[in-house]
Amino acid sequence: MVKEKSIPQLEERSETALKDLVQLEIRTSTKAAAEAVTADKAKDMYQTMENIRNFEDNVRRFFAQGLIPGFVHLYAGEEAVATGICAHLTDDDYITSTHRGHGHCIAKGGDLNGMMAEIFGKETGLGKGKGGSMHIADVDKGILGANGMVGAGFGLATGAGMKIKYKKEDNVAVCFFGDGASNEGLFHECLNMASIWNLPIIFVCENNFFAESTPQWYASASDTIAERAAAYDMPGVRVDGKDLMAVYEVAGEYIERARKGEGPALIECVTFRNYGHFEGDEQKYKNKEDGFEKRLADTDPLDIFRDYAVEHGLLTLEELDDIRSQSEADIEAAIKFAEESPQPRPESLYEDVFAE
Ligand SMILES: Cc1ncc(C[n+]2csc(CCOP(=O)(O)OP(=O)(O)O)c2C)c(N)n1
Ligand SMILES: [Mg+2]
Repeated sequence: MVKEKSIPQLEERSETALKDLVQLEIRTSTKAAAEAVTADKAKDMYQTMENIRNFEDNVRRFFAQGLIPGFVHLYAGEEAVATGICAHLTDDDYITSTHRGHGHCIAKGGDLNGMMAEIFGKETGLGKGKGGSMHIADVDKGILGANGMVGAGFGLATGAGMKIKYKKEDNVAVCFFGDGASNEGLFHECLNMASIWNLPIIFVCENNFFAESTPQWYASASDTIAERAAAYDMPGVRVDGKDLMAVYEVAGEYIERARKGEGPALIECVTFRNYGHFEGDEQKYKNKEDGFEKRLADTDPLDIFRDYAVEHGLLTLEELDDIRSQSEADIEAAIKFAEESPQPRPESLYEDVFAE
């Protein structure tokens, strides 16, 4: 099961071989990406990004009104990452998510009504109202769960990758994680295991340059996350995480490679969150004067895609606006569903606690 390597091969390992594994230049969308995508896929992806944005705008509003119990970490600004990656996945592929998981779940096909009801703590929620924002899961859709433990998704995704390989399936597991999580021990253990066992796992780092208020440059010994891939003998690539078509193109290459049994990869998506670490965060650590941060903060993945779609003749402005209106209507319906749903029954407290 282990990748075979001989001692002479290890001795011959050259610096060039290591460098070939990693592409440090941040990839952006190409014209070829527009030729390779169908209009239906482009529509679906734009709708997903709109759904994430509208879902979150409303969650933000309701949280401020005190209508949502618990904590929320918003994904807004990072929509292109989950969307571009999950556009290549089916219900039989797996994803693991993070504390900032709404976008991942929506992009992987999570039911909007069930998600909104879960965030409201209602009985009709995907977790029967007991989990809330940080514990949304839908195993039938391959969503192995949002997760409050930073870095926990590495272990789950590696387990899912082992299952796929053991059963000889051609599915993949995608592990979404943040720049902060890349400094947890599990990152290193799991990339190593994924590599020696040649597992079909795509590790997707959402580098938004902060872990809570700690900047990536302060907390990470390596300048980029992608370059760490070389240590685990897998390809590492950086992509503009605000640019949907760039993420879609890069993800397509590495997901296909993993499906063919050619092993794991690490994709670092350069992105930024529109809001604070959590709702209520004053964000005093953000530096609005810094050119790099400002550029990231001022670019909107939805606008970038709208411009790209029109420029490359993928979708018209009218089509884009129709999708936006449809998304607003779908989210309104999800809110109505959540508001009208009952609270969990008190006696349900002890249900689903132990496996039967
Ligand atoms: C194991 C663990 N350590 C610390 C925390 C507290 N914590 C919650 S989110 C977070 C920052 C995570 O940063 P990153 O991985 O970059 O994700 P982002 O919030 O930027 O999406 C921390 C330290 C936690 N929840 N779990
Ligand atoms: Mg981060």
